[in-house]
Amino acid sequence: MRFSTLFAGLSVALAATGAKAQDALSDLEIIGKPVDKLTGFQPAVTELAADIHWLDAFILIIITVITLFVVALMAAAIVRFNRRANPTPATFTHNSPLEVAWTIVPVLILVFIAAFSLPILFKQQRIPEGDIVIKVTGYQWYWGYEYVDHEFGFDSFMIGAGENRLTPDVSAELQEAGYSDDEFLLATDTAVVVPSGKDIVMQVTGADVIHSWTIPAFGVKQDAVPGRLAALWFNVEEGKEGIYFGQCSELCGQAHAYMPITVKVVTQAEYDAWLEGAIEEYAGTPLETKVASAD
Ligand SMILES: [Cu+2]
Repeated sequence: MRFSTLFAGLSVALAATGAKAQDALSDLEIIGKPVDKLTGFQPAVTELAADIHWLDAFILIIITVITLFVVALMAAAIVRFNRRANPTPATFTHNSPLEVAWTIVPVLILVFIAAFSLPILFKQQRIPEGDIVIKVTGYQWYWGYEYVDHEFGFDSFMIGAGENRLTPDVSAELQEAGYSDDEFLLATDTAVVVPSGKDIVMQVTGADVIHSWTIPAFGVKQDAVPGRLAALWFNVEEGKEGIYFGQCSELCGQAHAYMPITVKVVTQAEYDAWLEGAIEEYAGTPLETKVASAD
């Protein structure tokens, strides 16, 4: 009850200031989105995501070979050493060369995998200087974004937050923001806007409990831990301008499922134009300090 009234109030308050600067960006193609009945990854639009997809396929091949090998060994054992084929079983219990081999070979396989996976991990974790730095704060249950170089920020609520189901009102709100009913539970009233082809650094933290910020198509995910400032980075390939969705990925309470993430990737020129409007729209408003209530 308390939760829904809180959200209703906030939604109304935000609807007024919400998406003015972002209206111009509503005709972008939606690229990063889960698709019904499909499995697998969303399209990779950053080098980091492409690396992850490559590593996934690479390890899948290794796993498949190992699995086939083990199945073949088991089949051989079943055929050759069943009671009929082998009525008097051998009684030895040790075979040192064999034991050394089945210890060393898996170690070598793991080292081989690590040789490919660690550089990919390091590439994710080595945070560049960043052409644009955005601080993202997880709140129960929405995200706050601060463009720290330009001293403005805004909050980002799910369209229809507090409703939790697709009512005609929510449907109309989605439409107005340039989305369809299919984007319910993914689309937010304001979006993170970034240019393609630039290093974007997101500084990630939490204000109340642990949340997690992610965009699957970028191959990034970072826990938002209160009291800590973690960072992730990405660089969306030029030509992949569009809308990308993510969802809070750390169970954070009652409305965890209702705090999605929207990132709009635009060209540098579109970004510059948006930035100008956003500075004007948001920078004059002092950011509220929000503290989680204990009740
Ligand atoms: Cu959450």
